[in-house]
Amino acid sequence: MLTVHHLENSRSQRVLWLLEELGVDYEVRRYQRNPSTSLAPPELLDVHPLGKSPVITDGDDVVAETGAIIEYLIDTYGQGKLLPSDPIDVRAYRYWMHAAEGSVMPLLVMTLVFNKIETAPMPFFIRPVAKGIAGKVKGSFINPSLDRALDHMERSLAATGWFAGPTMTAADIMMSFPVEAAAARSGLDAYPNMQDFLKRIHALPTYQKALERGGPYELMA
Ligand SMILES: N[C@@H](CCC(=O)N[C@@H](CS)C(=O)NCC(=O)O)C(=O)O
Repeated sequence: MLTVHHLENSRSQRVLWLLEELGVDYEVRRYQRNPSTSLAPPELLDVHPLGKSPVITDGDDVVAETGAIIEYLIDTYGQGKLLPSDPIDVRAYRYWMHAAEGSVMPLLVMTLVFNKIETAPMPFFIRPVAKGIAGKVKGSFINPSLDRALDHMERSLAATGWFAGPTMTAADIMMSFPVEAAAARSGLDAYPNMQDFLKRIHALPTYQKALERGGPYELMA
């Protein structure tokens, strides 16, 4: 049986959604974050050396890293579903499959970390220094890069409402998490195409079913 080792409130949600889209039977083993650190519990280290989620086990195979998991599931169980056919769309598909975790998520994780630095408990005389450093890094590097990434995502959705061609593909499933994380962290007021993308995917029965199977899914601001 294929098992998804699923951490609550995490990017692992995408894997459950993909499996629902493909109609594959699977079991979900749920893991909870440490309430004070938000880190994954040590049991995930028994599944894969990085101890992070998502990770899947399929018989003796262990596959980690969302993009690699999605490619494995599409190759093994997809029967051609959720793939683009036009060569130009294939290029966009490959781009977004990599950009989601390679370019966009690192900026959103940095935003989360530096937001936390600004609000973390600390002696009062350190706070202005910490806030000053966090503000400088966000203002000079993170925010401009993130704005460019979000603008690019917004423009890419303009033609069809999907990231890689006229129909929903696995690249949209991969990109759903960066769009959701951006919505939680900075809001999507300036990005109507991304708001519409979220509305459409959240209404899908497969997305709803995946939420039921995965449990809590609230992203940190
Ligand atoms: N790029 C990896 C990131 C994996 C990752 O950082 N997962 C988070 C869940 S959102 C996690 O396990 N966090 C808990 C921890 O780092 O202890 C992927 O897409 O699979």
